[in-house]
Amino acid sequence: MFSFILHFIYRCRRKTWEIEDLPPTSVIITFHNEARSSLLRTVVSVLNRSPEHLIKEIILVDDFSDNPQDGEELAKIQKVRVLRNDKREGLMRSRVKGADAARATVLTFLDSHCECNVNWLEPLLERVEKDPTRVVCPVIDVISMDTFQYIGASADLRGGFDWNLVFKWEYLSYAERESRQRDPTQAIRTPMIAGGLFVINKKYFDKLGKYDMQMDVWGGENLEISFRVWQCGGSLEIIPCSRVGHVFRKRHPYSFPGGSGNVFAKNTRRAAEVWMDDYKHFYYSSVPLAKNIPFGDISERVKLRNDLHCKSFKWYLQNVYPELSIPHSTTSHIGELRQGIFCLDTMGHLLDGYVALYQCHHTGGNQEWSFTNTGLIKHHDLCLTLSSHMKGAQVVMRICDGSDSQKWHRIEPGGLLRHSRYPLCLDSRLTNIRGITAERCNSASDTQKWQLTSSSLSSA
Ligand code: LR7
Ligand code: MN
Repeated sequence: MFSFILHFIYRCRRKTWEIEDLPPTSVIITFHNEARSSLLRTVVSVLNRSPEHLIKEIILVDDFSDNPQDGEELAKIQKVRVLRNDKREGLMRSRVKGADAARATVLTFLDSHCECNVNWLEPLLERVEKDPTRVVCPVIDVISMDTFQYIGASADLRGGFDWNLVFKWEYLSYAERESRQRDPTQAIRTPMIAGGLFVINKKYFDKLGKYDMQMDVWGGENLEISFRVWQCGGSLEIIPCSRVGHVFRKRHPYSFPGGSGNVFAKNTRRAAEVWMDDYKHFYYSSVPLAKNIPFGDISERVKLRNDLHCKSFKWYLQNVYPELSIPHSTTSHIGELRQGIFCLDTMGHLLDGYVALYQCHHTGGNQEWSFTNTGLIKHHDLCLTLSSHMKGAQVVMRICDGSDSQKWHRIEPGGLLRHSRYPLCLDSRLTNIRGITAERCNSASDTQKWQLTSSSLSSA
């Protein structure tokens, strides 16, 4: 292990960068009530540990700290510009304010309590210069909260999350570590970034939609930008030869207008609702209370996703984060319910509407159904529900409440979709008149033969 670390340091030290060819960057640091000493340490380390011509400016965005002097004092330092909010905006809108004011073509975001290490900047700028759709981060070392000592962290980590959508570090797989032995300086592709320390091309940042301006204070924006970058054609990387220390704190050293739990859930919901398609339900199963937190209007961000022709969350899971296991407990299958070339379709109906057969279009939408292990057949929040217990009953969509009238058995080998309590089966014989009805089960009837053409979520 020790020899591996030596080997690694040696490889990074030996690297050289064509610094004359690299573009200068605007460093953007937002802060709210940060300790002066930490702010100063951050700014001074940027100036001392970067080739002079690569730092165009350092933009400090004072997010309405109690004492405006903290920023004013720092504005006396060379290259430092200070912008002050006239009310508390939170880190997302503050960073966008800094980015909009930036004069360089590349943006570098840092938290307000960092120490940039030797050669931190060159490898980051080089990656972005070669391909402006890369969003790159340093390895984040630890500055002790108690002693402010600088402690090296492992470079064998990347960012991920569970279905609670909280950022976490995870070890690279054995295979990846093995393949990195040959060249430990290679970039590490990461499903998610920690959020505070990264370099991005300014035009690309703008094109991708900056940040969601309706997120507040702290949290969730790192998830959102990670999904957005990957799903819209970019990539996220950790560059092992670049290192920046960060003071990890046990709690927020500032107030949280709105309450930290609520704000975090609101921001996270906005990310989930815009980017995760039906997979957002796994988040709601994992954090049920989040469902009660209002998240505001997301239409602009949905439009952004459409305008940029971004890929689905399913694509992200399959291609970027296949290691994230999909829970079995709630939804086990998702797909189309077919009879030949026809598919069960909501026909655009909503609550209390009936469903019918329509030619399959294989693009999900109104033809996407999921089966839960509790016997529900769902389209988003609506469940296929018996409107009465008599044969001939219309099958309609109601809010899922888990009541008996919503429970179905799994498709039987012969194709029957049987109700769990009454001897009734889903039948399409009246599809053109009243939609799908529930009729006496008859395995000889073609109008009761269903096929689930599913991408089984558990193997996705
Ligand atoms: O209202 C606010 N206004 C601000 O300007 C609240 C915060 N801020 C500033 C704050 O002063 C700091 O400079 O925003 C920056 C980030 O806030 P922190 O340091 O309290 O956040 P954190 O380090 O605990 O959290 C991580 O996740 C956040 C999610 O919103 C942000 O993305 C942080 O930038 C991010 N920090 C890092 O990625 C550093 C590595 C930590 C890890 C893992
Ligand atoms: Mn921080």
